Amino acid sequence: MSETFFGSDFAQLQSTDPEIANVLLDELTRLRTGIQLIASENFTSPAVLTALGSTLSNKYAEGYPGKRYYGGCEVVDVAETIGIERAKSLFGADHANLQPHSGASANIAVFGAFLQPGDTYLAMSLPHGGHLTHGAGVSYSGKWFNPVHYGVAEGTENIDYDQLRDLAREHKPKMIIAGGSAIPRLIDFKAIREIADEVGAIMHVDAAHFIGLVAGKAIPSPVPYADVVSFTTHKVLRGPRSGMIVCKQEHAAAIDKAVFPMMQGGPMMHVIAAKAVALKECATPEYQKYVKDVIVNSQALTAGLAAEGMRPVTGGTDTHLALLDLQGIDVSGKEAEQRASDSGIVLNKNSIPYDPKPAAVTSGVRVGTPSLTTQGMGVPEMAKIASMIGRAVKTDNPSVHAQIKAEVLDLTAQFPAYPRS
Ligand code: DSN
Repeated sequence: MSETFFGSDFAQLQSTDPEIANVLLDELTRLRTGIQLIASENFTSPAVLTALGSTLSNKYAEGYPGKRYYGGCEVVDVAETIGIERAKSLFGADHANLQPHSGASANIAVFGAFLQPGDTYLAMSLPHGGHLTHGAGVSYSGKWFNPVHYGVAEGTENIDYDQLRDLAREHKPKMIIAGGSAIPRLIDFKAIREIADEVGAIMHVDAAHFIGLVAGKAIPSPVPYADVVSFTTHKVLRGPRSGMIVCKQEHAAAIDKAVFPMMQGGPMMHVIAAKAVALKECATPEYQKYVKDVIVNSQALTAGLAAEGMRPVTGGTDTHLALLDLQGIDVSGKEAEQRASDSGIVLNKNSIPYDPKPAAVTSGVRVGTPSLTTQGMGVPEMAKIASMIGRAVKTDNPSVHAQIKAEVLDLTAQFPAYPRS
């Protein structure tokens, strides 16, 4: 099968390695024929993909621009320097490090810069919307350090800032982490800065989920408040799968040393170039409009799902994602994920705060609109998708799922991901 999207070099791959060429085709087909609602995913641009598939992948470049441990870095230095300047300008940051391989790697570097093994820090609990690298027992962050977790208040389901302050006063943490993977509402960075100042803690914002909304100027930025902000680059930001850190000037040397040589070796220069491309795309008016549309779509989808009996945790969303409590329709997150998948709709089960079910089952699902919005879908399509999800998750009847799958194919044909050229 020929595929124009991948360009002329694809024929070479098909001849050299047809098995892997077919995987690339199958994944493209999967993206084009399904509804992608994973809140942490997006469809990165052909320009970003081109940088990722470039010969910059070949270069070893330990160190930083102008200070490398290998010769021949003068060309890749240009890409990294451009990327650093774009990140500083886009986020209004003193300093940027583009070398973390992922969000988890970026977070390891933040721990390395500010904490010693055994040190105490505060972070949002995973079952309340936090992240694995914020102190889960199975992660380095829980095994080698001493996390104390804050959560959301039972009534509002929003971050309990009183509890956060009380825990900070009691435990005197060295660092307070804000952010997580299932927080539908805005975070009060000013309040957390005040608490951090009161107890002398470093303020670290893990902005992985919402940094794209910040880049598009749709929500307030943590950068003026936080000592350090880490994030992934492939969610709403729509860059390559990778990580990044921005910080205050006073922490620049500590962060750079913690990324390399403390936590990583050679940087991936092709990915750094792709991050630079994404940062340029993020600085455009088109991206700002895209980001606003992401939020409008997320709110429309959430309202539609609420009408289907799926209760939005916190009552709604201010961001690209929503968390839905399925207890009212007597369906588990695991069942909903499978039934949606059988209908061509990809979403993930997710614990909700105070979830009575275990993490492998859950009472909730998480949905997000970065990918659908990149495809050009808007509010009318969100209403259709909410109805499809509602019908899909409430039954295990295969013929209903087949009917919805046909509707998904119709919709994705109108709004194709990665249109054929
Ligand atoms: N796996 C990411 C997410 O889905 O939110 C976080 O690491």
